[in-house]
Amino acid sequence: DLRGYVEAEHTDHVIGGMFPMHFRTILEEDPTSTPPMSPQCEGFNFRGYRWVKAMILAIRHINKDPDILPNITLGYQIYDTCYTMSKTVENSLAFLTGQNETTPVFRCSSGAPLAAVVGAGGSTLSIASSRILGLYYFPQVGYASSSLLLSDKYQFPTYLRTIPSDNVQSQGMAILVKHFGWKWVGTIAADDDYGKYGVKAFKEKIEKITRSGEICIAFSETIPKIYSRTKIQKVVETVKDTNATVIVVYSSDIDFHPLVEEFMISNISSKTWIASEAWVTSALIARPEYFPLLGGAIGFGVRRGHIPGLKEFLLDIHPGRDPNDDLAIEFWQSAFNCTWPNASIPYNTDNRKNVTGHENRVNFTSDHFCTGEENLEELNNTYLDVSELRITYNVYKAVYAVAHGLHQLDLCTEDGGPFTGTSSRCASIDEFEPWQLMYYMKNKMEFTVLNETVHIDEKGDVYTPYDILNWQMNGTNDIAFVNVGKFNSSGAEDYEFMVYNDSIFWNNPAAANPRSTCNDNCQPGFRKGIQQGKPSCCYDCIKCAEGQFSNVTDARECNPCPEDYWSNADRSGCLHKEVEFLAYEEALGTTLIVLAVFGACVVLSVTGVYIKHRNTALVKANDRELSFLIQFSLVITLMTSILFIGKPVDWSCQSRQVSLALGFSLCLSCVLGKTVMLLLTHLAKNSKVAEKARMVFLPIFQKIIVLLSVLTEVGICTAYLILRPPRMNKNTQFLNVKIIFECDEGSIIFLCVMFGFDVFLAIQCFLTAFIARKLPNNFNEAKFVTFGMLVFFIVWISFVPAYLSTRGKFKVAVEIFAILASSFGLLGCIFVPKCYIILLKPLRNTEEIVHGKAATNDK
Ligand code: TCR
Repeated sequence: DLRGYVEAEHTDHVIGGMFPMHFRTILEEDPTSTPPMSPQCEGFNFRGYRWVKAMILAIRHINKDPDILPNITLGYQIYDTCYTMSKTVENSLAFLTGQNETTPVFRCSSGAPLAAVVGAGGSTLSIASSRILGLYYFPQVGYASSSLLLSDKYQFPTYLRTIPSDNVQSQGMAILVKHFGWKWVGTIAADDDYGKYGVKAFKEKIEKITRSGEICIAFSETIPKIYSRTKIQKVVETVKDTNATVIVVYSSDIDFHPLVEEFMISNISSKTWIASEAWVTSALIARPEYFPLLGGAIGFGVRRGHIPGLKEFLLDIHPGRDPNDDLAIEFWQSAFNCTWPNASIPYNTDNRKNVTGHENRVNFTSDHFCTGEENLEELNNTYLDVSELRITYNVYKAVYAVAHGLHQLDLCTEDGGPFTGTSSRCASIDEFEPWQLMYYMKNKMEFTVLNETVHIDEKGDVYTPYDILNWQMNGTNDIAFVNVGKFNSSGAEDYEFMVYNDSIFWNNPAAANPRSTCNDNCQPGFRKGIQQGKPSCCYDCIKCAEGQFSNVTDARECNPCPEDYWSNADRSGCLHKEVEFLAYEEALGTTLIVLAVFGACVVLSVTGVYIKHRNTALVKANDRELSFLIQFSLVITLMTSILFIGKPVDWSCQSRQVSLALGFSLCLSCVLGKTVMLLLTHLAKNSKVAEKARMVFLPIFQKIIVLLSVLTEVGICTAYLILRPPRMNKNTQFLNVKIIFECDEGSIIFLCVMFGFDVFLAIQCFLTAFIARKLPNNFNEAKFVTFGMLVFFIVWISFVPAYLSTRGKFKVAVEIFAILASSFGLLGCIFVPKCYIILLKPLRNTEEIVHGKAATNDK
């Protein structure tokens, strides 16, 4: 049985209403033996009752107001939806049929014609009723149904509302999440058209306002519509396990409440809740005992309004006044925890199974009776709380919208009337079709109520700004909804968003904006790496490769360092590459220079000795000039090694090998000149002709050998320098961290030819010296030359593998070593024994001994 709430006096028009005056219907077992009955309701909803009162008050105000519908008295018929679908559908049909008939008469039970219906609270209910009412094109104005679906005028052609669509709220939430830099957000939705479509819109908006993948959804849970503890516990587990600290809850307070109870049992805290409009200011949820869990919640509230006279009107209620006013009696019983004498209304029943683990309370009677003397003004109850009139204010506006439509219809004058195809161009206020009223509701919906201009667009939507509310504890241990910002948008791209960060209370130990990310950010030096099968907000941090760097947190990619730069150890930046060459300053370089200079000094002192003793037999023997030339060339080769040290430049690259080759060719050709002479001297001993030839030609012959050899080498060098000269080369390939300054030899072939010629000379020296070594001439000069050449070969043969297997500055060092070693070898073998005799054994420095005659004498 339906218990409508009807205005008793005479009325011209009735506005229907559907409100959740109870939280639920009592679930009965399937009746088979008894006729089916409309389910009973339980759980008195004070807030819903306040909405009912607001509707009644609005109608009273309109009836009194001479400016609107002056000669018409409006009435109302209000049904209780009990927040369930079946009841709402039943109510809608009752409106259409005038109680029990199946064909619509658009009259209410009193027989008065019905103009429009206000309501059905939740979206699912409005959708259900609107599908029926829409069939007959019957106007309906919602006050709390905000689902996006209801904007679809193909499906709900006659649905209007005074609450903005959730499209706007979801956009606001997405902007809020982005504003606070949260990257990892969970969602919980009521399992209805409000929650599911709200969360869907939220996800879409997130995608739209952030670059792809910047903000991700950690989990999406739904709260069951029909109470089920196991399903709720599953949601609790998810919230417990997640590392997301920000959770969006799109649900009405009634659906959310059992989940909150369950959260309280499992002691969840330090989460930041984003509240949808339906629970953010709900007295059911905003209880101080829930503050540890939900404190600091941030939510969106629709525009608040003040309705004059509402408080007095709310207080004007007494169960004794009308014994048939069941709702007043039930209100009284629930408000004061007492039983009204002789009332048929049961007190505070709860037929749900297993709610929050408490005992079931069925048909419980309070242990004391109501006296009727209870003081309403001392009642601390959401019914009397007129400080946050948001939905209540929407109800008031909805009623005004209907009245305004009727008024417009009444104002119609025959020539200005919109209707065609009917007998009159106007509809009569006494006798009109629902679609005719709908015309005015759709097209002329702009009116002023309580100083606010309300505009309902052709989709039936309104756009009113949202307040951003934050749950804080006020001094009196009550929860205050502190206004911390504003959001105004028409759902499109342009919007107005403002939050006062400083006035927000954060419910976490740090009392600060929580970080909500799937994992820690990647530090500079790392880049994000995709985790297979995980949302893009969960990623690994991968160290940048060598030579690459990233200098921001959460870099998507590592950038390569610019040329001549290389990444530092932690890859957060680039450093100039180390430059490598054998520098003068470093120990190795200095040592080599000292050795070279020392060698040169030794050579010069030998020269000094030779000059001083230039007329002695030993110096004079076998061409003095050649000896000086050898000394000169040794100085050149020794000093050449200095060209190898220091940062190479083009000229030093070009001069170093050439001067080395020239130095050696001079030296070796001179040595060759000497050994050839020794050989010839020996041959000459056996024939007089040869002796003569030797005396005449040999000195010149020696010089010709030297000249030819040096000229050949000069030719090779010139060609080398002109055709393929060596160049300085910045080698960055070999070592990533270093730039090696080296010489690019230009042409290896030229290089080989150049030194090959030196080798050729050396081999000749060695052969001639070797043949002449046994000859007793010149104080065993040939023997020493043989030694010197052996040293020379050994040094340069071992040089080749050593040179090829080193890199960078050591390559240069190896070459210098070889130069020094071979020069010292020649110096030591050719000149030191002679100096020894000149300086320490001057007695042996005689013609006879020098020319081997001593040996003959000895015989
Ligand atoms: N839209 C919700 C129902 C709802 C509600 C509320 C219920 C809203 N605001 C306040 C109770 C109290 C917003 C829906 O289902 O569309």
